[in-house]
Amino acid sequence: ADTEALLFEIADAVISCKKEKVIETVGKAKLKLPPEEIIEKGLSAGMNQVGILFERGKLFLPHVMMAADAMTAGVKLLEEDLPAGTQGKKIGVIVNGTVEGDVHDIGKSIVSTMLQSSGFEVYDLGRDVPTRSFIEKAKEVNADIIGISALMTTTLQGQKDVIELLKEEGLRDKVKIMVGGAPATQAWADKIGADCYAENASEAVAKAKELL
Ligand code: HCB
Repeated sequence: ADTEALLFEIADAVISCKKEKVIETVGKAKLKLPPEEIIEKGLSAGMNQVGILFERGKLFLPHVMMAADAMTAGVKLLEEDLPAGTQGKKIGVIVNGTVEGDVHDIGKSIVSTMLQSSGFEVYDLGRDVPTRSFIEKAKEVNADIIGISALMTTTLQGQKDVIELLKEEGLRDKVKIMVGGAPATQAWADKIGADCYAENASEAVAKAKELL
């Protein structure tokens, strides 16, 4: 109950854009809980609520930006605790990015960090990534997996574009595709012929391992 209250406080601090409070509560929580749990049940839970309130017109874009900033500060603090990645041999190579036209990168960056700390060699291309860049990078680093994030219904198509271009280049059977982001679903992943859909960062790690 104690830790539950703390996670609630973290979520609440994100919702009310209190960056200092986020840092303080995350600092306390990390003594008791694993970083993955703090991210998912505290920080992300708060950010989801912000999304809902924004959707309902209860709060506006500057608020969302400040909440995102507060959340990012919390994630940074936790990154220090995640293992730097296994020494020596990497378990797999993954190229990860957010589709063209989409600037949402908080979730994608969390996924990259968690994959890295689980022993993957991660090439994070950032956000608003041109379709072709996913393919070029995958070729260059001989990637096992391409992870594609999209946060808007209007940019979701970008995930399909990457798969289609991969086919055109004759590389579809050389690399696995993982998709994620709020509007993505398992049904969508099946429809566009992705190899997997991950709902959150822990699932992304588990499913990426299965794909190898
Ligand atoms: Co933004 N935004 N936004 N936004 N935004 C959304 C996405 C809406 C759904 C909000 C809404 O209206 N309800 C909406 C999209 C509507 C639609 O679908 N059509 C929206 C809009 C409309 C916009 C703008 C157009 C607003 C405007 O300018 N008028 C604009 C976008 C401009 C553009 O991209 N061209 C915009 C801007 C912003 C910011 C800059 C203020 C800020 C982003 C800051 C940043 O990322 N650096 C922002 C934010 C924060 C959000 C919400 C509130 C939260 C997103 C977030 O960070 N969630 C979001 C509401 C929502 O998502 N419901 C809202 C927290 C993270 C941890 O979750 O889902 O991103 P996640 O990632 C998870 C999960 O999906 C999965 O693992 C992650 C970790 O658990 N995952 C993957 C993600 N990627 C993966 C990849 C993989 O391979 C595997 C798993």
